[in-house]
Amino acid sequence: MRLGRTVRQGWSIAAVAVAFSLGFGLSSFPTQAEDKGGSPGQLALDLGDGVKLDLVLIPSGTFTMGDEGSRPAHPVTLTRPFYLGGCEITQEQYEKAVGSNPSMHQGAKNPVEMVTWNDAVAFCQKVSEKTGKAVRLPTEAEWEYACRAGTTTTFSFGDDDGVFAEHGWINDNSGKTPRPAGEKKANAWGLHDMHGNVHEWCGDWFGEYAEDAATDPAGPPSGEQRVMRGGSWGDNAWICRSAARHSRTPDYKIGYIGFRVVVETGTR
Ligand SMILES: [Ca+2]
Repeated sequence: MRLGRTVRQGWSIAAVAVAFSLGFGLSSFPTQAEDKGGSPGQLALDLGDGVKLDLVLIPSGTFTMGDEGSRPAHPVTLTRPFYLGGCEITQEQYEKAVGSNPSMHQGAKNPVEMVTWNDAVAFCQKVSEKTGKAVRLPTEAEWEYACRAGTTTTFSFGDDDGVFAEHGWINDNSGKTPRPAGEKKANAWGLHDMHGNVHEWCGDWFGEYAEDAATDPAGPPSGEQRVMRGGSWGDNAWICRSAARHSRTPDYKIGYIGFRVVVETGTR
């Protein structure tokens, strides 16, 4: 289903790419890589011993959040660009930062799971301390905006769940287990596994949507459950669509919930 609203990005990806290639400075964008060896529009955090955490720059902009199953759909504006992990946090990355690996399905490149929301926040704090950057979970709005990558369709790859297997791991192609992060096609903004593999914790408390336009929403001030997004290796395609909302208590852990992280721009 198409919602009929126009996605308005503050910066088109093409314009940013051209600007970067020409060396132009953009006032609201970092104009150079923030890490040695990185490329413009990307960021690589060094977690130690050669373990990197790669992120991509997501532009500011306005989009329609929600759909017919996550109502009401409403306009949301994100005023600041941000970096978002290109992949779910892997077990290798988690263990390097935290010193342990709680995952049920072991594999260095597999997404970490059996992590509570509290564990995910603690990971962000550890990496913030290690790198000096502002590392945190994405807001639910940031997550959906980045998942959609400019699209208004059910999935970032369109409305046809018949081609899901090219883009993500769900119940009918995963073998009922998580798979190494980043093996499927990325969305238009370079993000892998936003649909499926493991659910991803977001920073927000879960709350009902309002119809009003929102700017930089971060969820209600309190609640009982934290948002998780994207569906998992055990779910069907509908559960994994761009707008699908899910939540669990912040102490809940299971083998199909992980997370990815945001690094705020302008922090060094
Ligand atoms: Ca995922």
